[in-house]
Amino acid sequence: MITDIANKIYMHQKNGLEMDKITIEYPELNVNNAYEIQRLSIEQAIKNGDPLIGWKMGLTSIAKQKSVNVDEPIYGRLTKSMELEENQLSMEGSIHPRVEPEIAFMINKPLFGQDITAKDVWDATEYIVPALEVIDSRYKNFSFTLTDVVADNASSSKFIVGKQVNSPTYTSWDQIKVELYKNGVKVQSGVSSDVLDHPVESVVKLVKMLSKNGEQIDPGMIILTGGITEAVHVEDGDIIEAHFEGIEKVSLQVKK
Ligand code: 0L1
Ligand code: MG
Repeated sequence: MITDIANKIYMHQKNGLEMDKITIEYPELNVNNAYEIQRLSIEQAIKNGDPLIGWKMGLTSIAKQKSVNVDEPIYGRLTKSMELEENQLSMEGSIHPRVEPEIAFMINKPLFGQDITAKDVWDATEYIVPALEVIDSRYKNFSFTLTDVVADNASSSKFIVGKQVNSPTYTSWDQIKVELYKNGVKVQSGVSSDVLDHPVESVVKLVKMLSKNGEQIDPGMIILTGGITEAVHVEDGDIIEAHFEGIEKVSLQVKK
């Protein structure tokens, strides 16, 4: 049953097709089952030539956790086809995309275990870069339970990172003010401490969650630490620009 659900979700992710929540047909599924479904569906992508290049944390703000009635973040897997090389998002293959600004860590040493500390993460950080994540739930109306969204790879769809990489010691990474503009109008603002008090704590939490499931962060993996603002709905023709104060602007143009 778990494998069949994973295969179905993979097909919907690959083809950008919406579906009913899996918990409608299988109400007995729990979050542990969902992480296994996530693992198996992304295994399909990897087998089809789309390698794992990183991990993402989701639901890292209290506001987002409340919206799905949980008090824990979730994680998802990032594969190569999710990374946009150009600042353009095609609506083809998208369902109802939303965009959010994040801080990303590039990791250069293995990170694992329950005893992980922020110092371990800093020691293993090659660089830090601002990013835009595109989330696009495969579920109708972007509506789901925790089990559904974990199985759907935490709504992962696409992401783009900035052009300028930064040393971990460049600035205080919990003090980055971000303003998000849609078609030139400011629609969201936030500060990076909204991500579990500090984006590095998001990586610590990720390592602990992964280790419970027998996983680890390998060198060369990129980590999206979580949305600094609410995600903004986008459609064809929209231009999104995130101003990461003192760092860089990252933009995305939405096309047919
Ligand atoms: O990246 C995120 O925080 C999204 C996590 C899943 C919840 C959602 O799709 O809003
Ligand atoms: Mg996100």
